[in-house]
Amino acid sequence: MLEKVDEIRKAALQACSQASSVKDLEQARVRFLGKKGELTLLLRSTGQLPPEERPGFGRLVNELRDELEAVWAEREEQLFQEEEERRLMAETLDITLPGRAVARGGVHPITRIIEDTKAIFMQLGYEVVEGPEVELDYYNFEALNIPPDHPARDMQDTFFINERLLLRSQTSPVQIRVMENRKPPIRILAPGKVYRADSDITHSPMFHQIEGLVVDRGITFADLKGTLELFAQRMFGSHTKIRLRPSYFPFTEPSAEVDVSCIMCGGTGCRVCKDSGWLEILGSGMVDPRVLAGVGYNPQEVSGFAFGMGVERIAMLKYGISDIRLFFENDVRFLKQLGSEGGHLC
Ligand code: 2U9
Repeated sequence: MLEKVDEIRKAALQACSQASSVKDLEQARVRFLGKKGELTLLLRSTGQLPPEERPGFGRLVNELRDELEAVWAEREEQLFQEEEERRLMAETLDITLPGRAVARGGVHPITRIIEDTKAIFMQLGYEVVEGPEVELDYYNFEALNIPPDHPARDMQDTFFINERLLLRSQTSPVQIRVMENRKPPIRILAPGKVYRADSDITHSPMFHQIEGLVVDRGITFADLKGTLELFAQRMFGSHTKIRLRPSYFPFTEPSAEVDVSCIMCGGTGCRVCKDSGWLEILGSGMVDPRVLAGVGYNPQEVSGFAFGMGVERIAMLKYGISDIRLFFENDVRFLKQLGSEGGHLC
């Protein structure tokens, strides 16, 4: 039996030193040290020995196991190092090559204008509200004092779904819904998609609007003017001037178009402002008493102002874009040119 131990020791040491790869070495380990390996079988044969020899024999086999495990570990480390060295020598890696740039997403220019506008009005205490894009005729037209024969109600201008339902042509219905459910004071901003049957280089069948509404006791035209001046200066720069021109909307009385001093030339006249020095950016007015009465408010007690702007129009002016369709094609070259790439991850 003792010779057998010595025999296994010699054979194992030889197999270990002859193994030429980590894989070879592992195979040899299984052969000698594995569950069904030679050393394990030898230990199982202890029972065949006379009882007094068994403890000594068991110790001998265990010592051999410890020895072989240590030798194996050392050889494994050696073979691993050799293999790693061979692999590195064979590999060609040019560490002078520039890294691959990670393509970064960006914020779409329309989203950027909406977010900037929201930030300005939220600082003034406005709440951002949203509502359905498929609306009832009542909220889109009737509640806004838009008469049955108004051109906006024509099939040519609005996308009707049926007699009662349509794709909203403005975000004003959102504000009617809010007023129906709350009492003044109201200070809300309603951004969102709107739809009109119109398509050319400055009109898209779907575009974005931002409307604002303030209703409280004692709200005056001066509040409207001050608010819109502050908005224009935050949006286009602190030197921006505003100018109000009389206008007409069914839902406001009196009404005014708001112009800003040209953001390209500062007012001296250029191609963008067609030499006028002014750019029209939004419509506004004092909420018509009939609209207030329609939602159950008393126009003798409360008054309000409202305004509305087309986001694409603002973006076209701000970025000098002449074709509205560029905003919806999402050509990455166009988006990159506007510098909307990077900074934000989508
Ligand atoms: C309520 C009452 C009044 C919102 C207003 C405008 C003037 C306006 C246009 C700008 C360009 C639409 O996108 S556009 O074509 N909007 O000129 N909008 S006042 O007035 C309201 C809104 C809600 C309850």
